[in-house]
Amino acid sequence: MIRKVLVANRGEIAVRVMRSCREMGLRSVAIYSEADRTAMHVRYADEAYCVGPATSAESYLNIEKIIEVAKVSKSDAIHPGYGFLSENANFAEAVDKAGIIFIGPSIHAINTMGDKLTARQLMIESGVPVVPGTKENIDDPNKLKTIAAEIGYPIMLKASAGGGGKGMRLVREEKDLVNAYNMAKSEARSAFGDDAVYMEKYIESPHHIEFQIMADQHGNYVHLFERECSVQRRHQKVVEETPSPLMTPELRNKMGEQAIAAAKSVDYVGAGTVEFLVDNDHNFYFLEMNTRLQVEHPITERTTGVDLVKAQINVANGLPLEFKQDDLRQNGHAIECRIYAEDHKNNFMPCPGVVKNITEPMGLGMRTDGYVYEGYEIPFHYDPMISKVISWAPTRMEAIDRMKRALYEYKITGVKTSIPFVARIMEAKDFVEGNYDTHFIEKNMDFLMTDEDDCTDYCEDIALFVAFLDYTQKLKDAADKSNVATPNQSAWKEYARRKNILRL
Ligand code: MV4
Repeated sequence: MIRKVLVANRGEIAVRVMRSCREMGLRSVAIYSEADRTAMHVRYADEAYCVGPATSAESYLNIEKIIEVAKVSKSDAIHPGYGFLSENANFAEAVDKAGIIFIGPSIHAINTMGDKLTARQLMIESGVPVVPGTKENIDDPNKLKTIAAEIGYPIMLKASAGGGGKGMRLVREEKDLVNAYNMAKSEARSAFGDDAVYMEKYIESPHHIEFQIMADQHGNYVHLFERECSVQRRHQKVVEETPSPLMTPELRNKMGEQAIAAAKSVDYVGAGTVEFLVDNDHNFYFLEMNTRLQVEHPITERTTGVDLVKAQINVANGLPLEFKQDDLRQNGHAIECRIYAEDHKNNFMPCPGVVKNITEPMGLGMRTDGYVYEGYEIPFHYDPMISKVISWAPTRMEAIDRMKRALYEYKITGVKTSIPFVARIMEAKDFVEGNYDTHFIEKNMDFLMTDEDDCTDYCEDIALFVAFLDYTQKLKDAADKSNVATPNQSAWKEYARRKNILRL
């Protein structure tokens, strides 16, 4: 049985994994780069080891060094988190060879799903719907036009080694086809060292809906329902919610069934996510399967009550799943907003730097997964996502109102953050009405860029200033031994509310 877990990651997800380890009575081991000596995951872990310089390639991606630390620390298992080595089959193999448990699926599952064309072929064989298109690598440019004409324009060229939006080309007309093909191929060759390219029909305004699945080593499979992930910018998700406003019970059952079929086709073990494109007519198509725990897993945890990290560790221990499909229900509504240290008004430029003050949202129906603290310097070497705010309420509208309240409470100074940007999403008509697809952000960009909230911080500063004036006035009054009425903070707030300066 696992007694000590090495977490091969940093940031909020490393802390998230260690939290479940602590609840389960397991010791946790942190690895860190030279830029991360003061990072939260190092402070949270029971033991911590430096694995190299700031550059990821030399630290968080250094397979040999990480295995060495696992051996020295006598860790029984390694949790890879997301990103970094989480979907690297060489890493899973090295962990296995070292006699350590990899908390994740088999090498075969990682390899199969990592190659998009192989995954696509397997789905076709397994009867899982895929976007109409080719089954093979297109290696003869002379066949391009015939294939595209058969599928019908617009089409999409995708690199087999790509995924997550990398190595894709949209082609609307035949005249652009050959050029796009050559670009996609050379791009894939230099980026992935693999230039296999395939073609799909382009789905015009799809939803991105994914299903969480969980499987044990005894052949039990369940899905934990969907997550609506259509609010994204440049293939970076910004807001996720569950249930999806588009979903019906019938569609959910059909998609959940296919998600499980996809997982079964690779004898999947552990936590995984099956991504689908869904069009407005409720046609759905397998896109890819992510063989890791995902950033947005907390909304599933909040609505189902399942601790996914704990379930991953139990499965890695060889235990059967603690729940059957019939035990699982979606309870209420959960929304996640990702908070990035970035300046959306300056082309979403990352904003590393020292965090001055933080006030995190708390109270009913609230969860924040983060890792930065006051005085912490966010390094520029890694992902700029600093936290996730997860709201829960019985209904979607209440979950939105609660998220707005949370983002109003959330204060970070020292670095620019995307808090005002996601707060604006919560006020966008299309979002509030649940009437959005993957083009939501580009369609609403002007609205999202103007935040009325700018005056709120300013008003609060003035309120504090007035309260201070009130205090000094009181001191003076006491000295004068007189009893003159003075302005106070609440009177000022009342004035501001009447003038509609401050929205409370
Ligand atoms: C598509 C598509 C439309 N039609 N494939 C983007 C990420 C990668 N996993 C696949 N992607 C897409 N593939 C066909 N045949 C539209 C997208 C797409 C998208 C998908 C999910 C979430 C956001 C997206 C944003 C732009 C395009």
